[in-house]
Amino acid sequence: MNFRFLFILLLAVSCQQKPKALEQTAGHSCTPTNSRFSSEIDQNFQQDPNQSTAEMVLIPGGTFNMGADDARAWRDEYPKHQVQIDSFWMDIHEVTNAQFAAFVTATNYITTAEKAVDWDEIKKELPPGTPKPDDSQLAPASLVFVATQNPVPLDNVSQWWRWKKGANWRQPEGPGSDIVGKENYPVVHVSWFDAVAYCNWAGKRLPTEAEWEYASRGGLQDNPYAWGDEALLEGKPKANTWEGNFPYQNSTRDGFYLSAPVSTYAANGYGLFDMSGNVWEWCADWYHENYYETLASQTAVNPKGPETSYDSNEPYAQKRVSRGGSFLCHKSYCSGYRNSMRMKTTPDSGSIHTGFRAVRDL
Ligand SMILES: [Ca+2]
Ligand SMILES: [Ca+2]
Repeated sequence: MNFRFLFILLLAVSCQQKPKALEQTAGHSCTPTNSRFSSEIDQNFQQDPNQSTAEMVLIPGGTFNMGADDARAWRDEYPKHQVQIDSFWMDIHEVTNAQFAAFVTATNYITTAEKAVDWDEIKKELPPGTPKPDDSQLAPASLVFVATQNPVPLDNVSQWWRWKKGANWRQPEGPGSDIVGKENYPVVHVSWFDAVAYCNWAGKRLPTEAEWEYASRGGLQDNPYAWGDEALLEGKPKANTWEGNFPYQNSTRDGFYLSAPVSTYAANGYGLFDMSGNVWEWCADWYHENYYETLASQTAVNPKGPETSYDSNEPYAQKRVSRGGSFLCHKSYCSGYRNSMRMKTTPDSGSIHTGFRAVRDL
């Protein structure tokens, strides 16, 4: 068996289902899961002694309507429900390569993508009896995007995702690539475990999914986008997404084919940059496709997500939430740049379009 088989087993859902249709899958995945092993979080890193809130902004507490804003929402964005959030500090931009490098320099931290895959762990995320792939397929690697030459059906993500050996945060496109001159770009190829480890070191934490959506709305109510209601492609570029025809032709009207330097586009109402687009951002919560239903009849106060994960598309995989979409998001596919769009990936997954930002309690 080659890794392609394993990869396909791990693929996220078909993307052709119509939002809201009853037969539709619960949610939508834009990144294949590439589970490799569970990681223990090292809690012993030295934290930022200054507890600095530099490059953070205070998000004032309040109440908002969380979830689906319009007919583009996937089933897992329903029902829209009321949530109360306490004030918190949030990074104004995605964690950059320079920030992550400072963490690695201080701690000698090794990211998930820089380690070999542990088959004994990854197989827990797969249907029982899945055969072990060749050892060569378990070498350190991560997922990189490769555009197709021509239009392709959007129901098979393996057409534009490659499991690339040597791809990691230092070499985002694999061996031969680097981040020289990209200190102000968002770090990518970080797993949820890597993001949590960084947060621990920095004396911060990942936002809850509710905090993230509340912050993304920027003080507006029921707005589809971080900037408000204006359609993505109207007016001046507002976020780094995929413009043109996915996944083979990108007009780069927004100026960037892959990721962009953080804070390239206008901030939202709270002063946060790139909540829509650029790179997906890990949240603290487990993903459960029916979680919102459990909150429907009350005002949820600082919800922290479900106790367990469930995605009917991949019932053996335990997934965490990520939010905000990326430079690969396109209306034909997932419109992940919407405020309410939910993504789910196993916490040991990383890719060229996934990063994070951190928050801090008052
Ligand atoms: Ca772009
Ligand atoms: Ca983002």
